[in-house]
Amino acid sequence: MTVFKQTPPALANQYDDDRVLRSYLARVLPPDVLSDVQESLVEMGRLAGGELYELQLADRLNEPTLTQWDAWGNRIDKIELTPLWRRAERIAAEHGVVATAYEQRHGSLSRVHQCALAYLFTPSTDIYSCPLAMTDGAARTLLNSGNQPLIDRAVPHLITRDPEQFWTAGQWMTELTGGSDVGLTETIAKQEPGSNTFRLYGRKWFTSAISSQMALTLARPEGNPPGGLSGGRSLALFYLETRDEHGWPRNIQINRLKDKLGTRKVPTAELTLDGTPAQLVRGSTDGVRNIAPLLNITRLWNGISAVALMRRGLALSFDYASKRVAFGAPLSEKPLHRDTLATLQAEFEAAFHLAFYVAELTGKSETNEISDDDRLLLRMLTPIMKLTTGKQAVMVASEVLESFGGAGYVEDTGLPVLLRDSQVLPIWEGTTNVLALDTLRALTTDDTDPSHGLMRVDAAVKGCLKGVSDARLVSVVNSAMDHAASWLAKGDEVEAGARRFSLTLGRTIELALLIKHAQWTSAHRFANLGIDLIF
Ligand code: MFK
Repeated sequence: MTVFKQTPPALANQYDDDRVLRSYLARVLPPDVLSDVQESLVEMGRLAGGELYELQLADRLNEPTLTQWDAWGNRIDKIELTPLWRRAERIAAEHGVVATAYEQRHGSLSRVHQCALAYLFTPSTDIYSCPLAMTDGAARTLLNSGNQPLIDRAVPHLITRDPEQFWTAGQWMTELTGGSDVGLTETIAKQEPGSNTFRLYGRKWFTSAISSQMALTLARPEGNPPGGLSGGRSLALFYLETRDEHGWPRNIQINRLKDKLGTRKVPTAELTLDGTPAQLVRGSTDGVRNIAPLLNITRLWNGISAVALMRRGLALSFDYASKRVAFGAPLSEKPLHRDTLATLQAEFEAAFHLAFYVAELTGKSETNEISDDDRLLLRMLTPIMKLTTGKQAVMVASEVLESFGGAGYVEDTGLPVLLRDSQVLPIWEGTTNVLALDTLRALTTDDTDPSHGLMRVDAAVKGCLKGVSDARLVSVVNSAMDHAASWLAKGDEVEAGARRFSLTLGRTIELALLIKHAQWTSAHRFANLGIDLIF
């Protein structure tokens, strides 16, 4: 008797196989830059579809552990990472998943190159993007701070390609009092007499990737009035190293690891700081403003991770559709299944172009090649991109699981983790509502009239539509922008509508970028978005 066997989905080289990434890079990178970076992307695509993916499946049931005491009663708070994460750390360093952005071999386009590496790397590493995002953000924040001793001490470790020298960084902001409203931070910083060192006392409630060697954190210097300066202004930004030269925690107790829905490879901890030595990064106030570069970099990573997880789910789902036969034919030949996957592919491609557009602008701001208008645009698009792509990732992951039927609901296929891990994307680094409010705040960055900020977004959208001959498409985009502008002009219940407004802007810009890219592909060798090219 022959027994039916279902061929499982498989992954090819994740760069070679990715029409969307390759066509995008062909559009934005000059040919000499593309040819220079290609080898690194092919190699990362090979690891992501091969060694790392196999290790990820084998590592599925492993989780980080916390050992609080040694056999002799010493408090050690040792974190043991899983084999996948240990391997991921080495690969990340050696392949410059952070370093590429700082080496700037290709000026502002180095950020695009680095995001492409991160996009390929992330989905085979169970969110090793979390420590890398914070590491990248810490490097950017320290460089922006101008604090030369701290730059000299930490940045070379954060941006090295040598795994033995590589440090990751934590971002310790959340306390019991405030995950979103960070101004409520209760941690106190006491200055040591006659020294620049402070000692931190308080509890941090949600510290991701606690295995890091350093952290940036917020605390209130003793004497700064909690109510005297609004919100985060009476906080200061501090730098600390987590362990001393012998590996002992520096007056930090790890109370427990969080029991989370997803991102279970990330050792997220609750901490007590009991006199942890720390140094001011930049002044003794305005901690929130000073940590903002870190927030903006991790929000970029959040968007890149969102599109990376969407891409992974779809790569598996498309492959499976060609192998799974039901009702007499492979799913890939069923019109309804094809239509369903094409809809998801469109969501992914739209999100991809928005996330990488923000990467382009971020790169320009880092090399000071950005106009004032584009700096304002970047300030607005970062929260818009983060909140829009986070929502899309959850929706796409849920549909990807469904596209496998019951298999998508079964853990040892390795599929359910895609949904659990996607669910964090709209939560951490600012929830959808907090970022919608940040979008409103960003509209008035340069000026008190929000319509001026919106005009910048409108100009960017119109720029994408230049030369587009399909009047129907142009009219859909323009009417969505008009709708957003007229709602804002009414000024009614602006806060209540902030989420709808931000998502409208996010989806409108995505559509404009899709049209721009489709216009380019139709004139070049890359084929346009079309279902026949998906299968
Ligand atoms: C997979 C990739 C991602 C991996 C990440 C993994 C780690 C995740 C771990 C975490 O989740 S860490 C915690 C993340 N927490 C947040 O993201 C906090 C969310 N809350 C906010 O973002 C609130 O909007 C905020 C805390 C910023 C509000 O605080 P405040 O004190 O009310 O701030 P305020 O007064 O609005 O702004 C203070 C200053 O900062 C202002 O400048 P000025 O002093 O010059 O007026 C703001 O313009 C500026 N600012 C705020 N956000 C900014 C910013 N500037 C630039 N960019 C921003 N995003």
